Amino acid sequence: MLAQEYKNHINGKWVVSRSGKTFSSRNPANGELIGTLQLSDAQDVNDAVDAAQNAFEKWRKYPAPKRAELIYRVSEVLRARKQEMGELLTREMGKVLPEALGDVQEAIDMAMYMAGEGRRLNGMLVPSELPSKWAMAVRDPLGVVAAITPWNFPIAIPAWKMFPALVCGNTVVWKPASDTPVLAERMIEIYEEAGFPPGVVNLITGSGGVVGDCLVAHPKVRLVTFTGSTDIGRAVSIQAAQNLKRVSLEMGGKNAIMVMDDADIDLAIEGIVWSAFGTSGQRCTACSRIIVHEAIKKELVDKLAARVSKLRLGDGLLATTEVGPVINNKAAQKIHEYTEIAKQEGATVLIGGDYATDGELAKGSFYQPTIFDNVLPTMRVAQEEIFGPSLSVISCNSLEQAIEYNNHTNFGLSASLYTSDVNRAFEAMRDVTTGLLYINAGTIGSEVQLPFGGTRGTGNGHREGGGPVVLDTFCEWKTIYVDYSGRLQRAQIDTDTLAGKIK
Ligand code: UN1
Repeated sequence: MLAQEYKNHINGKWVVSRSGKTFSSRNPANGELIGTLQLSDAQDVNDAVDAAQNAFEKWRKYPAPKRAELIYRVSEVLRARKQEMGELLTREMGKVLPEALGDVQEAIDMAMYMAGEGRRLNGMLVPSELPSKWAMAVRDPLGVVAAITPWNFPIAIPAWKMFPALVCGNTVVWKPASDTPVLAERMIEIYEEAGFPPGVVNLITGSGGVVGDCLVAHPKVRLVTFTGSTDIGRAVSIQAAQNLKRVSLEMGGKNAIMVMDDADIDLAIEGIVWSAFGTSGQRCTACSRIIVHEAIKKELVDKLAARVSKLRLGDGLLATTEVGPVINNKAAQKIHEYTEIAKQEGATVLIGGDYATDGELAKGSFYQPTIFDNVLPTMRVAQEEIFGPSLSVISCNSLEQAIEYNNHTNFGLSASLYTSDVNRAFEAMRDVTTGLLYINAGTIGSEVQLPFGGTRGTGNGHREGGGPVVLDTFCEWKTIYVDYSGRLQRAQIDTDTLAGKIK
């Protein structure tokens, strides 16, 4: 079957790019062509932003519960098409099918959660200091939101951004990652099927350097919500500052699992394997460091290495596969460069440490699950995000030291502590400075009803992914005072509210 050519979606219509150019999306497990996409240019971006701006005036006045019903409808269509979307996700992005279905499920969860917000969107109603005066604050949409989304959660992360943006009354221009654009095209079909009016959700495919840049620089875009690398996030932030636009950034991680000498070691190993090698280590939340108490280090490392060496690599559609490919050859090269760096820095490559090229694997971008032992917390492999199946083992002599190592990186997304001591658990809850913390579970697995995000180089103070606080990212507060006293009342001055004076 010939791979389909996909189009941009602007103002409810499927259109080709004015550039006349296209690019292709391929399966990272075997190079199969998944689709051909529009390589869009600045004019396409202008068209999409204009469409979103025009649609905004009507959309913002459409009652929030009605906006939410359309989002709920997306959850229903997505549920009906979950298997098909999951399989496409595995083919285009590479993660194993159960995880791909989980990615789709996270979007369904987010749709249901945000659909509920359509009947809340809580504002504030507080007493006024003056009589016969009403004081309240309501949420206003911002306008056009640009969503620039990554390939590692190609369905869930756009859902984190777009459903709250839409329920708040914003319109969206979506620029998906160039490695997973066909999934975005399919998602737009689902928005259409759910009945979204033209112009409310627009899709532009193309490069980050052109489409992403134009969106960030566009004066009519009021918010850029971006998930990706810290370097690009910083550049987005600097550029967006020219127009004082709001930027919500979710960036890298260097997440650690701390294992104390009183931990259930087998349980910890399960958490480590899942967090470090699930999604081939390509989650922002993936565990890339273990900080283990020296008293149990040998036992843990021996058992872990035995377990990891048995992991089966392959095409994520095969039921036997536990670890899929990494996203492309460039990513595999970067991962391998870090193996070289680890060796130069004096770490030991315990297992893995090379491309995986046996048999069918040679057709794709595979890297062996890799463990570096004898890593010092200051080494580059313990500090920089690798975004692959590479795990560094650091030893510590106390919880205090583990937390110090945990907190001292340029990132601050997720952390985990394995212990059977409730006091130690609460100490970690007090002292860990990441945005997410797990006790006796790995570093991955956030749920949509709580905020997701991180500190330091991971974020810029906003939260996404869930919980009611995400609404704050996607709206402006409008504070409204209504004075029905019929006379001039001066706040902070006319504060005498003796009974006789109250009208
Ligand atoms: C990400 O890797 O950017 O907590 C998102 C998790 C998932 C989301 C990860 N729910 O691992």
